[in-house]
Amino acid sequence: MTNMISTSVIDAENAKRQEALARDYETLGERFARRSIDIDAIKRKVAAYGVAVPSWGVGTGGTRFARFPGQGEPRNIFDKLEDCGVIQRLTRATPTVSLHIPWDKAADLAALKEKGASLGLGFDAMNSNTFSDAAGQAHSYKFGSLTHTDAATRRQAVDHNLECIEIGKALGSKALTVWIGDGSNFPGQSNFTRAFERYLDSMKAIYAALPDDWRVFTEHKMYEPAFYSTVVQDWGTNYMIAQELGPKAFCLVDLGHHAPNVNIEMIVARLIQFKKLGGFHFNDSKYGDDDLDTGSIDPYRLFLVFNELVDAETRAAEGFNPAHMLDQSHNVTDPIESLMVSATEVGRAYAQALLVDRRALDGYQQENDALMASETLKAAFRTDVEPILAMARLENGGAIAPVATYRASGYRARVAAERPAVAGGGGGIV
Ligand SMILES: [Mn+2]
Repeated sequence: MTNMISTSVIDAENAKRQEALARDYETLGERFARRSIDIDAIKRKVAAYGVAVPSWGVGTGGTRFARFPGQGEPRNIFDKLEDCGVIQRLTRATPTVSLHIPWDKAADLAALKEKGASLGLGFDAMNSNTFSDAAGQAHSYKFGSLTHTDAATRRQAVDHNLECIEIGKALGSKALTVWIGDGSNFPGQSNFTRAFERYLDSMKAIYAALPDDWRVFTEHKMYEPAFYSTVVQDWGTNYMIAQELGPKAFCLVDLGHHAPNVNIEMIVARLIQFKKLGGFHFNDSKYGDDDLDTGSIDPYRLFLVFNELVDAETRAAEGFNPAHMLDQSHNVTDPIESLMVSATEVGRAYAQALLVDRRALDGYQQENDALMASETLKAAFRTDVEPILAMARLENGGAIAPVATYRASGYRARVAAERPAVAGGGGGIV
């Protein structure tokens, strides 16, 4: 805990920026007042908003070509939690961590829970891993896991998910996220129908073990690691799964798991309408499942997703309670900096979506005024809401400028001194 960022560093950095922020916030508030928008009400919503950090995101990621380690990478889940604690300390926007088993296995779960609590962190959805082989496991997942042709391999994959639920129960998690890499690389290699039947049978066994107050999120992905067919390839299949399993099953939308140019915000609207939107893995993408930083490529798309979420929130859509998580791979940046910026970008999209004049938008839609409907969204998207985000962070005890404050703290150099460089390490691309 000696490495944690001290209040004096945060105060000193905030002091440099506080006066300008107060002026910017006031000026923005005046502009909002002319449109009868209460800036404090927006700020309160932003201040209460949180997104979960993926434990695997604080390590440096890589590609199938190479991984270039960073300085002071976390060696285990306790180190990862400290890094996540820094992100929450400075942004006040990431109160929970999403764990990945077996990467985050710990012998003492009570100690892990206590460590989280000491850093102000809770535990979000548990993530199982049957897309790679753990050391010493009896059956390989080379040709599949929950859908494998061999019953013993399927059983092993089911049992792993049951173990994830047990670990999650000890930590206070309330959800399990299941993503499988199962699929095929050649036409004819796999029988589509039988593979999906086996998937549903396996998932039913997992679903049966869910506690009453838990949810299971299934994550679709178009391709990769299988390059010809994937068992849970799109949101339609994902919706069928959630329908087949029952009321505790929901669809998880990872923004990078779709074909280029797919209208993701529309998928989100459909899943909300049919009460099966479980949550998100936020990231950004240019070509495929790039796992780039959220909002770094297409911030307007992120805004349009949040436009659907705020629309549902505003009309109190039945069954609407999505989990918000980041899922990124940081190959060329300091992961802590990327995750802080990404958490801020998600909050920015939320704040901008709150500014949409929904009554006006509804009127333009009724009148078929395409141009003004589009302009109504654009007006919200163009608004610089940074003073709202910064003020929310400041009032919550965080940093006005998280990255600058983090750099001023010298945290990375401190942990680099005590954490030896890691050559290999886990993956990070899910
Ligand atoms: Mn994901």
